[in-house]
Amino acid sequence: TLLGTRSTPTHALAAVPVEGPPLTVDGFVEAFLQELHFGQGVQLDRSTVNDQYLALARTVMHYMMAEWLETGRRRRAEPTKMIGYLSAEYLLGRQLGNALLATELTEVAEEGLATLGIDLATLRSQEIEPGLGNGGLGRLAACFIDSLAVMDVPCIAYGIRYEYGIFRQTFFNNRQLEVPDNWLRLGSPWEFPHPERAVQVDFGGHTERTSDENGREHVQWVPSWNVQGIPYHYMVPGYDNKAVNTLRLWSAQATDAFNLQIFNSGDHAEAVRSQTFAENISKVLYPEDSTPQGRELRLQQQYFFVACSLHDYIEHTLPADFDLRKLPDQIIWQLNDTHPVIAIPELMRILVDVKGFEWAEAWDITKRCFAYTCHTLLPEALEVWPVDVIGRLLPRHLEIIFRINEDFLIEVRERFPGDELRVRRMSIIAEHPERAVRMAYLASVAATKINGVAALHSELLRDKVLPDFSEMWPDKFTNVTNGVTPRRFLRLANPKLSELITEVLGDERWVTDLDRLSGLEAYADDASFREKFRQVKAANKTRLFELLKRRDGIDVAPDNMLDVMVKRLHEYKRQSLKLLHIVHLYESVVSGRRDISDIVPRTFVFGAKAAPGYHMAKETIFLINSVAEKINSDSRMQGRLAVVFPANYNVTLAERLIPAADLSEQISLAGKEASGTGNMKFALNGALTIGTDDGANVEIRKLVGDDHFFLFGMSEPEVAELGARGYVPSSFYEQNEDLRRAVDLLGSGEFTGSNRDAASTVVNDLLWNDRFMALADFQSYVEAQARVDAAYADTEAWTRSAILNVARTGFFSSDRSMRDYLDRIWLR
Ligand code: B1H
Repeated sequence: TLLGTRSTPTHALAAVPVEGPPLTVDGFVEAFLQELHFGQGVQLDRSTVNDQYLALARTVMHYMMAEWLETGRRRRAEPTKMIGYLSAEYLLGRQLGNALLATELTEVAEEGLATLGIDLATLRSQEIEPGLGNGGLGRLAACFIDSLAVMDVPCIAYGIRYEYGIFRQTFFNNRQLEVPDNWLRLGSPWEFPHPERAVQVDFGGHTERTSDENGREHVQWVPSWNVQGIPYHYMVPGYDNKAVNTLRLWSAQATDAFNLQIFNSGDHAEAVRSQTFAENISKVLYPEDSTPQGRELRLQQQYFFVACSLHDYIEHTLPADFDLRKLPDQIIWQLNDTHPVIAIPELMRILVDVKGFEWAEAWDITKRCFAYTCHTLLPEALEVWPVDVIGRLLPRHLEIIFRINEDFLIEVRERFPGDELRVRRMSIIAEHPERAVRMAYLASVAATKINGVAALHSELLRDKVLPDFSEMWPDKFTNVTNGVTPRRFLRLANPKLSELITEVLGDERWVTDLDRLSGLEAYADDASFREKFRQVKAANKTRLFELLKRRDGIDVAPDNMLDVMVKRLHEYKRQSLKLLHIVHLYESVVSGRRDISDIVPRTFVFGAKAAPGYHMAKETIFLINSVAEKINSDSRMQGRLAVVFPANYNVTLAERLIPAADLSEQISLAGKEASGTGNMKFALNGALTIGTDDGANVEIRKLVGDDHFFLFGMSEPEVAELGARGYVPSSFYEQNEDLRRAVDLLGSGEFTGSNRDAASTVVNDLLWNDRFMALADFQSYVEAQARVDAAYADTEAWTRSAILNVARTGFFSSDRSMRDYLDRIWLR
């Protein structure tokens, strides 16, 4: 505490508002050289690209800093309810471009650096993106905090500063290899560590009970070990509004006590080992998307960042004399999936054990402080922690969870007398296959609101995943359809389209008011506008192909339709269905049943990481690469059919790929993709979607209209019905000749150097299991792809559809999502 004590200023200048450097080219150049000289300790003629990048980042931060300090001052002067966003993942993407945009310094920086002979684009490409997330869920968190800053809504986003983010993917012999993502190795200019604000986090041990003179029981947790959380602050700038919010990421460190004791005992090696043990907590992001593995270290991560965050808010952000009964008026903790749900018993522990509240009052406060977002429908994705794991790591929290459950089950019995089956179904504690805490149930019991992430998903969540809970508390359930930030995914990623939009709409207000894109509707019928729109798409393709050439040595035919499927590799997303379609096209040509000239020339692009332990996903990557190798080297296919799979799909690559795409593949089995957010990014950048009636596809199709969307496949009720009837994939194989030929060719070893075994994992699963019914949707998919071909052949009509996709998808701005959260959840 002494370290964290604030000083009392005496100098007159101390109270003067902070100003950034002047917003002129000269002012910028001067600030940049200052940073290079006094920050990096190097002169321009001796500086490396990395020196220049770091100096540039620090320079831009000076401009943001003044606004950050002012935002903090303004918020403290008029405290309003704040959002505490709790997320184990933030997939931020590169920071520099966004920071320049937010501070309106892009041109100034470009010009200023040019006078020094430095190319801004070169410095931008020097940045290693912080990949502190797996996929959609982590990227969503990043979009949300961007929008909250743009809307000047007070928010502190809390998370973990993983030393290693999502692994870097490489391919060797067509197989995925994972390389550690040492994203901090060249320095990390965007963060500020505050070691003096460290928080101690306890683990293990046991609990003790004592009674006071009034006979009231007090519980004391006697932990057996602890670590410190060091906060690292990141600025989250708004756009054109001088607001800057905070992202606070926690890094784990050994506590001094922990070290010293062992060190003093003379065992230096042991002291270092204990340090390593503590620091392991924030060492690496778990690379599982949708399927948590239930490892103890992961629970340590979850409790670690949540305990740091609650402590930070209650002890450091709230005024010292704050009356905690008013906590729900000051903060709402938004739980990004179940990963931070341990925050619920943690707040109870703080209120009851530390602050001396009665249980009932503490529960009443806690229930109003949390809201829960569910991001999945897959049963295996719902986190469950074995009771003995929680008991060992967090014995007091386990007791609190049991008590919450006891009280809750009493409520259930009162509401539904005699219905013991229901009581067992709803219990937060599962009894089989082992005693375990169902985190989604704990969240549902405590939260003021529970939301799904797209209309269909929220419906299924209510009716199929948590039906007992929605029957008990119908008003708790709501929907907020996901969104994406138009700053990063349109304005920054697609500068040419942005310019065209601004040109016809007359100004840039669309960047923060995306519904204004509807103003483009009228231009869909304007032939000269369509021509300009096509030129933008063509330029974006060229830009992408140059990158792929440089980055991966891949050559792409410039004129093909660009058909893109980028997302995590997962069976439910059905990359294998896409692959079957490709093999089907190839087979129909090489067998002579179809002439290559009947197929609209296409380049299929895949981008996907597989969780390192997910065998089927890795085999699918191997097969895609094998098929690509064969097709790309077949002279009959030259320039007409190509498959490219650049390694290491990430936010940076997405920003180049999406603006270049013609066709967006969103082909999950209906009822499995909670929302999808890539689907929104593609539509906003003028790609047409081929997709199932799943997740947010449903809403995209409704908005853009059936004529501008290629729908295929079973609907969710049809999927449920087929499942109930008993799905036999081989019967589809037997009844469909095209499918049979494609599956046979894939299984024949044709693509895997005559090695049948190499393809058998995927092929056998499709034939004999096919949990996500790819074979059942194959015919419908192939037909929809034929409609795509026909539509693409009519260039003018296709362009018109693409423009209407842009014009009609302003709804998918994450600004709108944030407004919905405010209206339906946070300010209720
Ligand atoms: C989504 C996850 C997820 N849903 C577990 N669930 C994880 C689950 O590390 N883990 O253990 C990590 C991530 N991610 C995605 O969220 C959905 O699949 C998408 O449909 C959705 O668009 C996205 C954002 O809501």
